[in-house]
Amino acid sequence: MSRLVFINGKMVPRQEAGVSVFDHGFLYGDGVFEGIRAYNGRIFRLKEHIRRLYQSAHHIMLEMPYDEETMARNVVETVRANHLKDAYIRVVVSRGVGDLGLDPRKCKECSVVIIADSIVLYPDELYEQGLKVISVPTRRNAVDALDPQIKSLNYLNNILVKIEANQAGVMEAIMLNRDGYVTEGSGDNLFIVRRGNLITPPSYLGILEGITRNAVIELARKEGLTVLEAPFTRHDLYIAEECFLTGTAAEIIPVIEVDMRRIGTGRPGPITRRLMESFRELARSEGTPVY
Ligand code: PXG
Repeated sequence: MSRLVFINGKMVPRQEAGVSVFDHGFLYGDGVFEGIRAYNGRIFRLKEHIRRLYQSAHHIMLEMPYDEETMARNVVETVRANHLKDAYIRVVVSRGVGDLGLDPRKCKECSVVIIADSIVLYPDELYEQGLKVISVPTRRNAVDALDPQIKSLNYLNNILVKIEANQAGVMEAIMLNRDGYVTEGSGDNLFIVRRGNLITPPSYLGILEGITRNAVIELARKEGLTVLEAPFTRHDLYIAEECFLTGTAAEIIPVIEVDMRRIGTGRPGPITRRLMESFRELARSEGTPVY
């Protein structure tokens, strides 16, 4: 069955779905996006994702064509039109068609694209055995240059890190900020366990404030764990009792080695395992129904 892509209010067959080469999203990465997941016919934290999309747009002064409720409805419609129950949804809003100059005033209206596709899951072994990761020389974008809280179409910082991970033969890599504090992975947030408490970097260090991260913080607190948003260094990472990454695509994935240093016992720890279980339950039980 051919998939339908939402482009500026129309459902277009995938093969015909395209945007202009003069779109500033293509020419300059001028735009914002979201990656959202649906589990068994329910869209996980849809409102929160749309909220973040509008906050990213607000920062870059990109005028949205309609309100958050309408955007959420369009996302639901796109999943429904593709008869998907489990899905990966990409919402892209670019500055729109302009000329070859940088000036966004040349772009009269933004382009809205919503893609709903089947989700490609990571192999089960990764969750059972845990990931080996490295920290990389490429630093996270500085908050006073391009704040990582903007989920912008300019993802080169993250792609350079992915290249470094690929070169090193690992699945994911960790970025530090310019002061040497740990920030996040190329597409995931990071947590460590220390003395039984969870610690995750605060957003002012330069991270995307992940929807999964926030869900994990809520879950952990509900389960009686202490969660701190506090800066830490590679040393703290190396001596952590446990470590894991969170993201829409990966959910919660254990990390068992960083820069050739074993983390904890070298196997996914008990707190990580417990949170993985409660997150799976949460993701499958709540969410905006599509059907
Ligand atoms: N940090 C960064 C830099 C991200 O891009 C996350 C953290 C996790 O945020 P959420 O809200 O998903 O918990 C992300 C989002 C992919 C892919 O294909 C991953 C993301 C975005 C786009 C694509 O792996 N991660």
